[in-house]
Amino acid sequence: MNEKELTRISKRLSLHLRHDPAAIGLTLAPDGWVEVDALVRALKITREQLDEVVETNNKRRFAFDETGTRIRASQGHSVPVDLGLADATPPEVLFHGTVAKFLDPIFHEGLRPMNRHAVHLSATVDTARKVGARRGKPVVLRVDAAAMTAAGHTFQVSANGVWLTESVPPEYLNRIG
Ligand code: HQG
Repeated sequence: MNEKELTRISKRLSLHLRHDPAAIGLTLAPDGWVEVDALVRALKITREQLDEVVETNNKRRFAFDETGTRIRASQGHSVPVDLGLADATPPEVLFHGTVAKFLDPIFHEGLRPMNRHAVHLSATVDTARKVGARRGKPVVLRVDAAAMTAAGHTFQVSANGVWLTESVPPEYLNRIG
């Protein structure tokens, strides 16, 4: 498939595996998995096309289970799912990319999951900048993950390396760019 077709299918996968499975008649298991057979039938694509999208996806957004018969989004859901990720110790510092217009509420009430099931944090400034740039001129916040851990906040890391936490109170945030 060409780049355009891969992106088109990837976007449909994000939509249905994270946000709206019902639109194509699917139900996610409580831990987010769906049967590959049902998915390819619903999207009218082949298993080979699905494999190619999963393999080439720039952010490795989707993962098969160990048997290869089920697939899920590795993070980013708005529908309630419990990915069953174990708590993990984050690097001392994590980053969050956003835009200037959100800074007032963020420094007032902290980072909140908004429509997703967790706050998404990046391990590098570069990734955070790209996340922020989706919405305009990026602003990068530094998150004192070590202090949060010391205070009892928990973190999980998704299969594709995104750090997740329930919320980040403002005292752990600093604007760095
Ligand atoms: C902001 C993409 C006001 C937050 C990306 C962000 C990521 C607040 C927006 C992943 C706030 C939520 C997630 C508060 C947070 N008041 N605004 N208290 N707390 N915000 O898209 O982190 O390509 O749900 O700064 O690359 O931008 O889809 O989260 O701007 O990894 O795989 O509210 O989605 O990955 O936006 O992005 P989002 P996000 P994919």
